[in-house]
Amino acid sequence: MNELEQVELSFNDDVKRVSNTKELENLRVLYLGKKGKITELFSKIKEIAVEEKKAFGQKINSIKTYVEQKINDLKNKFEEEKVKSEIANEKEIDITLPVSTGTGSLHPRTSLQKEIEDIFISMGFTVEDGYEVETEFNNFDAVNVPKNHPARDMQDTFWLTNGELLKTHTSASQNRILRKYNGPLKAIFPGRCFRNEALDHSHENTFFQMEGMLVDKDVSVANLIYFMKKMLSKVFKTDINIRLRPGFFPFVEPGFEMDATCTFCGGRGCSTCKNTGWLELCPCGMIHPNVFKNAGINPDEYSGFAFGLGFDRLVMLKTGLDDIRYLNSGNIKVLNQFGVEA
Ligand code: FA5
Repeated sequence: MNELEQVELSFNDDVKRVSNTKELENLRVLYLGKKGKITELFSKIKEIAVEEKKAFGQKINSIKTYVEQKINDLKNKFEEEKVKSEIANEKEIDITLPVSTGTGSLHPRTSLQKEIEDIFISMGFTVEDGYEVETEFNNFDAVNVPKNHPARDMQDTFWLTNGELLKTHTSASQNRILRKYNGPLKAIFPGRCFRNEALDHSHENTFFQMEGMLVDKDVSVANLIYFMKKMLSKVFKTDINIRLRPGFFPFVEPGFEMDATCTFCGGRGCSTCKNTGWLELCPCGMIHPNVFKNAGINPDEYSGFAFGLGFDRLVMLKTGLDDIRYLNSGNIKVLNQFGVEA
């Protein structure tokens, strides 16, 4: 019994000197660990005379409970103190200070895309999705591009090792959309395109086009001119005139280059339009019979037009940006000037 009292006394002495969690853990091991003073007392029970065993056992248990309780209390005390000191050390937050209002904006490309989509939707068009990775068939064969066309070269197209490619134009979606509707349709399909280009102020390797198709019975070039004039006048909020020049694209017949009145000088002539009064806007034309046939549509029954707006160039016209490379640059200072708030 003497030994028990001594252990209790020494614990009471030791515990007074403990001032942090680490010391407390050492103390716990010293008394309650595998070879701790209290644990060892239990092994002594067998040496005790039978009549004293019960009292001895009860006393060890009560010392053990007492030690555990003390250690637990101290552990809680240290944790509480730690939290309090962390809070005290934290810098005060002044909730009355003005916070940054930099909420960002939509990319100028995205805001113009939304604007143009809304205009076409109001004219009864649907907005279709396209893929960025395409098959050679969809990108080239389906739209009547000959097998030996230079656009298929490694120099112009990013080919994937599995024989697929990064789509070089939004026309790659034509076949899928023609098959989807299998008849009359009015659709636009914006998308990211990729070409292995030498970069300059008007050429990117990653750029956007917005393509459109209208298919029905007896569609004519006049319909194409009407829709483009309407859309552009709405985008530029002024009456825009259009002219067509001959242009060759294997997927249209006849094919055109479409010019629009220069939006900077209103057609009078300026440096942007090189004094011509016209801006080259987009290639277009009447859908080639082979494109219809490749999609299982009878070209004698249906006709249609297609156009492929160089979307980044349109964004440049709208914003006055003189270098296409800004659009992919992630330069917030430049982009924030033109984007509409999200
Ligand atoms: C085409 O891509 C045709 N698929 C467009 C088309 C569709 C014609 C439907 C007829 C009917 P083109 O290669 O010219 O055509 O590209 C169309 C527009 O994309 C160009 O006028 C230009 O504005 C833009 N563009 C082409 N290459 C780049 C480039 N590297 N960087 C930025 N814009 C480009």
